[in-house]
Order: sequence, then C-alpha cells, then structure tokens
Amino acid sequence: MTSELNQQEAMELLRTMLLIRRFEEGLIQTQKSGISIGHFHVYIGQECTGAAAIALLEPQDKIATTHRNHGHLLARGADPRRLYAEILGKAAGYNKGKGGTLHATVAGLGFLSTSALVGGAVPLAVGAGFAAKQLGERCVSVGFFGDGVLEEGVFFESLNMASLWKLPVVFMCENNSAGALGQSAGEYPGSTIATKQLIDVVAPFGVPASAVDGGDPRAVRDVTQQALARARNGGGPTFIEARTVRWPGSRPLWPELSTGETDVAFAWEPDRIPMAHRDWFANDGLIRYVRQLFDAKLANTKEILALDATVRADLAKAMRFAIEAPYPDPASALDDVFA
Ligand SMILES: Cc1ncc(C[n+]2csc(CCOP(=O)(O)OP(=O)(O)O)c2C)c(N)n1
Ligand SMILES: [Mg+2]
Repeated sequence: MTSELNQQEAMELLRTMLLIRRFEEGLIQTQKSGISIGHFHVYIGQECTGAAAIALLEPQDKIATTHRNHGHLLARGADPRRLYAEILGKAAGYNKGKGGTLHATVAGLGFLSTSALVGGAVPLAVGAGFAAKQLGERCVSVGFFGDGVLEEGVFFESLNMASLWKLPVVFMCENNSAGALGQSAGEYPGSTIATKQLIDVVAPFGVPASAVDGGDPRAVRDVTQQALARARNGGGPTFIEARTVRWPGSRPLWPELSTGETDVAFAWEPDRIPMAHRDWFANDGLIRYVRQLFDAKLANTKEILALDATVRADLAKAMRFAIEAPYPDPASALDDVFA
C-alpha cells in the first residue's frame, strides 16, 4: 500500500532534508575555517531515510541512534542552535556540551541515550520496546543503526528477544556501504559482512524484513508505515535495510566537503553539476527528491530556492549562536556525569 504525500507534507519533508544537508555542510565549513570541533560524522546522503521515517512517528515513540545521529535529531525537531552548541562542546548544548556529537541526545524528543558504540543503539531500542509492551503503552521504538552493527553479537541477541517477545520495534538498518572502500584503503571503515543481502540474516529469526532504496523517501515511507502499523497492532518487530551510496565526503576519516556545497538547482539544471560529481549527484536522494517535486509540479524553482535560502539563513544564525556561546564552567566538570 502506498500513500501519497500532500503538497504540504512533501514540502515539509524537503525542508527537513535541506535542514540536515545544510546543517552538516555548515559544520564541515566551520571546522575548515579553523574552529575546533573535534571528530564528527555526517548524515549527508542518508537524509531521505531519517527524514521520511521520523516524520511518521508519534510524539510518544522512542528513537535510538548512533555516532551518525545529527540527521535523526534534526528530523525529530531538535533546535539547530542547541545541537550545534552541543557539537561545539558549549554549555548551551542539549547535554551542556558534555555529550558532544557522539552522544548528543534530546530526551524530550523521545531519544534514548545516543550510543556511539557500534551496535549500542539496538539493545536500547529493544529495551524501550520491551518497556512499552510491559507498560501497555501504544509506543513504537525505532533503532537507527549502520550495516556494521550486523558484525556485533548484541544485534542477534536483541533481534532474537524482539522476535520471541513480539516487541514493538523497528530495526532501521542504514546500509551506506555501497561505494565505500573501507579501512584497508585508509578510509573510514565499511562493514565486512559475508552476506551482501542483510535482510537474509534476519529471515531465520522470523522477523519480516525488506530492503529499500534509502534515497527514495516515498519508498522509505511506505515500508516504515507498514512496520509501524505492525508494531502498534501487536505484530512485533520489522527489519528494514535502507540502502544508500556512501557520500564521497564521508569516505575519509574526517568529513570533507568533497562534492562542494549542494546546489539544489542541480535538480532541474543537471548541466551545472561538475563533471567529477555527476555520478554522486545522480544518486543523491535530496537532488532526486527535488526533481520529483519539480516534475510533479508540487513546487516550482522559486519556492524551492526560497525554502533553501531560509534554511541556510537560519542555520547561519544558529552557528553564530553556537560559536559565540560560552564553554561550560570548569567547576561543573563533574556535574551530570557518572564519574
Ligand atoms: C564496538 C565498536 N567498535 C568499533 C568502533 C569504531 N567505529 C566507529 S564507527 C565504525 C563503523 C560503523 O559502521 P556502520 O555501523 O556501518 O555505521 P556507518 O558509520 O557506516 O554509518 C567503527 C568500526 C565503535 N565505535 N564501537
Ligand atoms: Mg555503514
């Protein structure tokens, strides 16, 4: 069953995707300008998955996420000023600057503690699903995690429990390994899993699984809608493999704006795309989605450019806020921590 987006929903989805893309382009540019940020990971190239799936969640639903969390937090409505501040280690950040990019979390938006451990998000999501079932709450728990998580034992333990106990969990595996050369080539690690079809690993556990083009928000929306309905109706967990191509800028150990700032006009003027980046942008979910909106006459070029300009202006202000914000008082170093 497919459900079409109305014009307002379609534009809201575009706004979320642009927000994520521009937020992270801004982060890379800020770091390159010499401002100390530390190591971080970006969600560029995967926006369609998080934006489309998270738009379907209800306020009481829970989300667990990973080291690649900025897009999930923004899609759920996190304030870019406080998220930038958190990433820059400032006291105005969501976690008073003590979580940083790897542990940024917003409990009020249903985020369980973000885990930068490969695999950490999965038992968190299953635990929240278990709690919801025990308490009789109409709440679904969605775990976002990378393909590398299928190398971890905790994934299989968690999947097994979720299946046995029919927990309301959506396992959203974001497989971004296509095009990644991995650690052996001096790049950021890709996964090294013998099976190439991740959904095959899940079948013996009796968990319904489907693979989807993670760069197609409508496809992501359809499978997520089915998974959420199954979970809410007591049908138990679902595994979704959202496949995307690794953004070239996420192949080095530190992100590089290697394809340049995204020009949304690439969608209707493909000749503007620099030759070296044509393969990437032909696949880029954001540009593909803009083209779909344009072709379906859901938005014209003026509206799309205006939306982009507003997003960029707001983010420039948000970044200024974060840069000017003070660091936490050293005397507070031991507050709010387990040590
Ligand atoms: C348990 C554990 N082992 C190793 C690492 C180092 N590490 C950080 S990200 C990463 C690769 C993760 O790949 P994947 O889960 O596919 O996520 P992606 O970065 O591709 O989105 C590794 C090995 C870690 N954070 N945790
Ligand atoms: Mg991966």
